[in-house]
Amino acid sequence: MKTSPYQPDQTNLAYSVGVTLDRFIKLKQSDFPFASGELSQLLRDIALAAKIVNRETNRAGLSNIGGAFGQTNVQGEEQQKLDVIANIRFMRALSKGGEVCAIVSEEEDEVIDLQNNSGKYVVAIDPLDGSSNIDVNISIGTIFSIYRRKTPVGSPVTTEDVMQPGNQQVAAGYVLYGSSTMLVYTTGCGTNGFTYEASLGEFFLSHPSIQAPKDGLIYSINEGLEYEWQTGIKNYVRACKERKFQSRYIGSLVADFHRNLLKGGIYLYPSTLKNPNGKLRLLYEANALAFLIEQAGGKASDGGGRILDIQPESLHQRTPLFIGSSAMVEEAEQFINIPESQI
Ligand code: P6P
Repeated sequence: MKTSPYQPDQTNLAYSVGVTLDRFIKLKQSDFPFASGELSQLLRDIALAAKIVNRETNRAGLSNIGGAFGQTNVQGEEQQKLDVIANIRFMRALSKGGEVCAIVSEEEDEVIDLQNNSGKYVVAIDPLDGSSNIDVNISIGTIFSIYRRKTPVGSPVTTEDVMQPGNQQVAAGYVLYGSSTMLVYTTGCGTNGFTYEASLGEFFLSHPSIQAPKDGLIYSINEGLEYEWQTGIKNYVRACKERKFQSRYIGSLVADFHRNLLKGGIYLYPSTLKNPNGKLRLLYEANALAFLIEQAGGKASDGGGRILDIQPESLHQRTPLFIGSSAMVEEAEQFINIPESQI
């Protein structure tokens, strides 16, 4: 009797392209011997919210939900209508699921305590990063980090649960609302990418076990801020140009990160006069991408050390971010750390 030519490779079924996200989560749950399914359900809750935000994003131009909301967030940034919609959608999904006790969101001044002390997990999220690009149809993204709470389940949420370094993440990921919509996430066992098929309402495994190229020829930085950079950054960018590297800067972090993850490259957002500690936020932007890139063999640094080792001191704390191919990040760190006296 011949075996079916259509039977996926059973030994590696989880990584068979075309496996749905739900099936992948279920198959990979066995990686966590004590898993009781809450984290798996939480990932499904996030994926559901992503499908809804994807639909809203795709319709923005037709349903009068593009443009500014008319308020600013805690960052002092003008909120777009879709920022507010995405925040509401993810808040609802994370609240209803029952697995989460607290949420840190770019769009919320304070920690959202869900009054669900039985929830094991804390989520830090940027519901819609790069939203100023919505009206000009440039890719935007959702970025999320998941932590296990530090205080006992059943007790009230405290700062200790929320202000954890990135090396304590149990999962992290992003959704890229681009030419196709993708969800890329890690639970510490590699980085895997799923592409959304809207007609079926499913994410399908399309990029199993992503490995970032160790080196690359693409650098991503806002060159309009050159006069605000420290000398080491100026010298590094000049060295990229001398080697005829490609400059690619979309101005949407998730899109720039995703390209560099797949093709090799480095994204740099150094300290500037306007943002002396960098522009990007540690808890709900840098930490998630740092976890993902390290799981894919890359690096993420603040110029002086590993992003994931930074102990947060405030909710909306910013950090310089140098992230991507390991060899490129290491070289950039060398330029950054040359003493000014030796330059
Ligand atoms: P700049 C979008 O506002 C964002 O947070 C990231 O998505 C993006 O990479 C960065 O800021 C762009 O900042 O200062 O270059 O416009």
